[in-house]
Amino acid sequence: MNIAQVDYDGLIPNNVALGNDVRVKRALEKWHPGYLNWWNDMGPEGFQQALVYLRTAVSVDPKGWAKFDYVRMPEYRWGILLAPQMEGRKVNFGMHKGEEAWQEVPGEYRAMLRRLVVIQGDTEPASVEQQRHLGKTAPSLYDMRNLFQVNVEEGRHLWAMVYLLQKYFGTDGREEAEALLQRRSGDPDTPRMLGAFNEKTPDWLSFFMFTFFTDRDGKMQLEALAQSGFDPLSRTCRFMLTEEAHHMFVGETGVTRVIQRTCEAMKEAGITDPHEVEKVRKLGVIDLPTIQKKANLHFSLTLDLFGSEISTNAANAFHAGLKGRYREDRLKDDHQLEGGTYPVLRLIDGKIRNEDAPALSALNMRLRDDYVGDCNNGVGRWNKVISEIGIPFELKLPHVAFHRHIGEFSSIKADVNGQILSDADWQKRRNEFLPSDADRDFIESLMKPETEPAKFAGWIAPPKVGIDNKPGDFEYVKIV
Ligand code: BYC
Repeated sequence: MNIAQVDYDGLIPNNVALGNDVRVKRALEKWHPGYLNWWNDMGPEGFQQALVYLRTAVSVDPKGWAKFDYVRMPEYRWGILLAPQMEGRKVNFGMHKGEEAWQEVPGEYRAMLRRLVVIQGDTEPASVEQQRHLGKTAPSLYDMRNLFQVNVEEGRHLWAMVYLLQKYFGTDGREEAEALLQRRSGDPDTPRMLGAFNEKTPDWLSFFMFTFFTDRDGKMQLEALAQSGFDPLSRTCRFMLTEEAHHMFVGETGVTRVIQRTCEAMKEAGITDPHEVEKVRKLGVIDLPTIQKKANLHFSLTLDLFGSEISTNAANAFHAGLKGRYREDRLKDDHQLEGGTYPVLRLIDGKIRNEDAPALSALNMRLRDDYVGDCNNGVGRWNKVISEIGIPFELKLPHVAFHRHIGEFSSIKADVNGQILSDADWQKRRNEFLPSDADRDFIESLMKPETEPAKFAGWIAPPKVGIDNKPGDFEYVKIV
């Protein structure tokens, strides 16, 4: 079988010769109805019968891997797709560096590996749950389609992790696969595993911020797992990254279009001071200071997903060859990090200071730094839109100590510049930094659906080009 092509003959599309693997095929077929029940219960609310112009992977060849067509979401062909195996691939880092990459789970690392797969798997359905109400307030059919595309692909990413669990982790893998369908985002009794995936995504600006900031954490974590010495995990993550790029595109261009519409409306109305919030809001667009607060919220929630700055879990996973650094294979050092150090921002004697820590223990920090750099590039592109329209305002990422719940800074309150605040000052000033109830109410008041082709809600600019090069009046979703 040609590994680049996907076999669509059976119930479960795949490029892993599932037909020859009776045990795993049966296990997945058993899991499938539970997945569909989950999708029907927790997937996009109200649009399950709509015909959505979606891309489906037909190959894992990076050139021309997807085909577009109208699909009812419950009939989407979720499948198991791994990037082709690279001949002679080795473990690239850690104590096993230079050994053949593992095609089976190394016994001594079974628990660690399972935990990484389960955590990754848990985030995928969580994001679908968080976004399930958004279809009803989509600002256009174009945006609605993008939301549903992201949702079905997050569903497929769940399949990707479940395949690894079912194939490589026996009975406990099967139990974990079931549990992934049982937990629910935000449920007090059975929450999702990581904090940010239990938060609400109440409006479309949040959705765009989430796909910009949180899907970008997804990219970083998947890039780190794509380096894994456990080859099936590496191959799975490599293909997931192909899909992930569109999710970040949705986030980045979504925020860009909100900013663009705001700045254009201000210009038309002759408002030059971006801080005249009430005047700007009267134009029916989202003022830039509120966009900044939303960015502060989603950036800080996402930083928590990198874990603690100093982490033995991260050190162990690297040492074992299971989880590398961001694009490990392009870095130039010994890839073992036994003796090196890495500067880490820490809380020392009540002050935020840089301290050199053993490089192995600081791997979460290193990945987070790479992430912050990547976010900053995107924020720079947003600022270009603002300055080109001629509004004096600059969006900025808040300090990494701001509004944290995990790690060094979870015990303090800091402002967006990293100045430590007393609890009382934080309470007084919180609404300067994070969306207040009034901000949320205002944004919610704008969330009116626009379901006519070619039309867009007044708070967001149309995109520059259509999906799959479709014209501006294309009907991306046929609502039935
Ligand atoms: N919430 O040693 P530490 C995506 C726990 S997003 C709750 O610092 P470690 C996507 C931690 O579990 C990417 N608990 O942790 C995006 C540990 O507990 P135990 C998802 C947390 O392991 C958008 C303890 O605190 N993938 O794909 O170094 C849409 C000590 O922590 C949190 C991954 O994350 C938290 N935020 O780092 C859809 C990759 N943080 O074990 C999808 C896999 C830490 O002592 N995961 N804890 O009981 C990992 O690599 C790591 O587990 C983490 C945490 C980076 C998450």
